Amino acid sequence: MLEEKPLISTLRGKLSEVPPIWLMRQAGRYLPEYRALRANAKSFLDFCYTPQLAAEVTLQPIRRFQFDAAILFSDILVVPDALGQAVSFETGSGPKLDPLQTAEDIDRLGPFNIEKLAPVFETIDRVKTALPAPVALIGFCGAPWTVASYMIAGHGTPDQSPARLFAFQHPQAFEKLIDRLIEASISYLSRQIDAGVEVVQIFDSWAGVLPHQEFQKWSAGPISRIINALKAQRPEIPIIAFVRGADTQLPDLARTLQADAYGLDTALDPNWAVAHTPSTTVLQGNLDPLALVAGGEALSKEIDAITRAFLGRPHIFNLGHGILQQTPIEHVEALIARVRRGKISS
Ligand code: 1CP
Repeated sequence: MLEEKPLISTLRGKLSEVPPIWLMRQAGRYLPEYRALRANAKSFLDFCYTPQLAAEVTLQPIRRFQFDAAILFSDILVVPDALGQAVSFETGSGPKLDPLQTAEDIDRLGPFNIEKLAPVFETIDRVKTALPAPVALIGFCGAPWTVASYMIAGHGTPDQSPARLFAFQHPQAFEKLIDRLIEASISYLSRQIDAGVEVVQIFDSWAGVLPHQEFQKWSAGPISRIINALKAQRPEIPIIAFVRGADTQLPDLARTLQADAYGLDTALDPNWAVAHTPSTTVLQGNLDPLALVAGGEALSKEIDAITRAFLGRPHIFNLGHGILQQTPIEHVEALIARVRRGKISS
C-alpha cells in the first residue's frame, strides 16, 4: 500500500514527530518566478483560467521548498465570476466587482455556470500528474460571508461594512445571496474533488468583524452546511476550516462543525486554543506573517513557541494568514528547516 501523505495522516488525527507544513498563499508575489510568469498574463483572471500557467504557479513553491502540500492556484472570486458578476483585478488595487447594491441586484445574478471554471479542474488534473508523491493537493473556496463581502462592496474593505449594513437592511435578500453561495461552493468543491484535490480548505478571511449572532448566521452556519454536504458525498476528503477572527468562538466551532482541522489566525494564542478544544481536534497555524518577514531571532522565537504550544496535538504548521509579498525567500527556507529540525540532520 502507498504510504499516507504526511498532511493527510495529520488530518486523520495522527500525531507526528514533525508537523506537516504549508503556507497560505504560498504561490504568489514573493516568488520571482511567479512575478515573471504573471508579467506575461493578460489579466489575473486569465492567469487563473489558463491551466498551463496556473499549474506551473501551483508547482513553483513545491519545486523551491519542501512543503507537504500544494494549494491550487486560483482565487476565491472565481465564484462570483461564474455567477455572472463582472470581476477584474487591477494591479496594486486588488479585486473590482460590479457591486450588488439592492435586493434586485441579487435576483439578477445568473445561474452558477460551473463550466466557466472548467480550466480550474484542468489545472488540478495537470498538477496531480506532476506532484511529488508525498505532497498533497489542497483545493479551496472562500466561505459565503467572505465572498459576499466582496460581491456587495465591489472591492476589498477594511471592515466589510457595506455587506454588514446590507445584511441588516435587507436580511432576506442577503440570505438569498448566502444560499446561492452555499450551493455554488458545494458544487465547486465537489468538482475540485472529482478533478483530484485531496483536501479542501474553506477561507472565511473576514469572519472576525461579525457580532456573535451574525457570526452564527452568516459565517458558522453556511460553512457548516457546505461541510455537511461534502461529507455526505465524499466523507474521505479532509476539510480545513479557516475562520479568521473566530477568537472565543473557536471551541464552539470545533464542537459543532464536522471539519477535520481548524486554522488559527495570527491573533489567537495557540496555548488557549489547545486548552479549549478537545485533545483530538487537529489545529493549523499560526505564525505571524510579519515574523516571517522579520526573520532571525524573532522568527526562531515565534516558531519555537508555536511548536511548543502544539506538542502532543496533531498540528499542521502554517501562517496565521497569507504570506506577505515582501517575505525574503531565505526566511521561508529557515522556517522549514527549523520546523523540521529533527529530520534535517540526516
Ligand atoms: O496580481 C496578482 O498577482 C494578484 C494577487 C493574488 C494572488 C496571488 C490575488 C488577488 N489572488 C491570488 C491567489 C490566491 N488567492 C490563492 C492561491 C495562491 C495560494 O494560496 O498559494 C488563494 C488561496 C487566494 C484566496 C483569497 N483571495 C482570499 C482568502 C485568503 C486570504 O488571504 O485571506 C481572499 C480574501 C482573496 C481575495 C483577493 N484576491 C486577490 C487579492 C489581492 C485579494 C485580497 C483583497 C483584499 O485584501 O481585500
